[in-house]
Amino acid sequence: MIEAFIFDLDGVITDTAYYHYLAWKKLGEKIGIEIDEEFNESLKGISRIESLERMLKFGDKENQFTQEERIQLATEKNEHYKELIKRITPKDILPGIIDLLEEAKNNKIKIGLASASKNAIPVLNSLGVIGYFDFIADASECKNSKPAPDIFLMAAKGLNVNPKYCIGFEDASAGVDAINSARMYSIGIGDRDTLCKAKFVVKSTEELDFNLIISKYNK
Ligand code: B16
Ligand code: MG
Repeated sequence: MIEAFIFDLDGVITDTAYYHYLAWKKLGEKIGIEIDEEFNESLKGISRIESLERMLKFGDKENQFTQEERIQLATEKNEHYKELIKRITPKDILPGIIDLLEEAKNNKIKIGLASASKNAIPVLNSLGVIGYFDFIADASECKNSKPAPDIFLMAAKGLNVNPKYCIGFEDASAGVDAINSARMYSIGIGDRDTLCKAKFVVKSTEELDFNLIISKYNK
């Protein structure tokens, strides 16, 4: 029987993925790397510093910055990102999410968060949904980032639920891999081809119907 829902944040509960994109794009302009939305797809679910490394590689600049400069660049991106997320209000919750959280609560299903973002708590606060969460895994305590299962396992442990009774929700291919490696049931939200390793894929959060999800899990 299903005991917990574990959510990714960016791209699942709200569309901060777009703000991450804007912040990386601005940093890219400063250091002469032009990124597009297609490249941005490969950064979804990936930690801040690793995203920077991928960007430097993408722009053929992987040998150009010292470790200290890299930390400075990642910090700069984060400062801009923090400015952008100040705009977030409860109106930015993606469609269908509140209904799903309510249904989970009504059915005594625990709710956890497994986001790679170190900004997860302020974002949940701005959205006004933090009260739904029984446990929020701390990305800064997580050694291996997605696609490693660590953050999902940390959430299951915090909820005191066996991973096999958890459903994980993700918009990123690295996140789906993390859920599968944690041996949870994976639900992908987005493009069917990108998320082909998920056990069940929906195009958008609007399609996250509680009964449908439970029936897929029980199959
Ligand atoms: P921060 P998720 C991830 O969040 C984002 O998808 C990814 O683009 C970002 O780089 C990462 O969080 C780290 O975020 O810089 O705020 O610590 O999708 O796992 O909720
Ligand atoms: Mg995400």
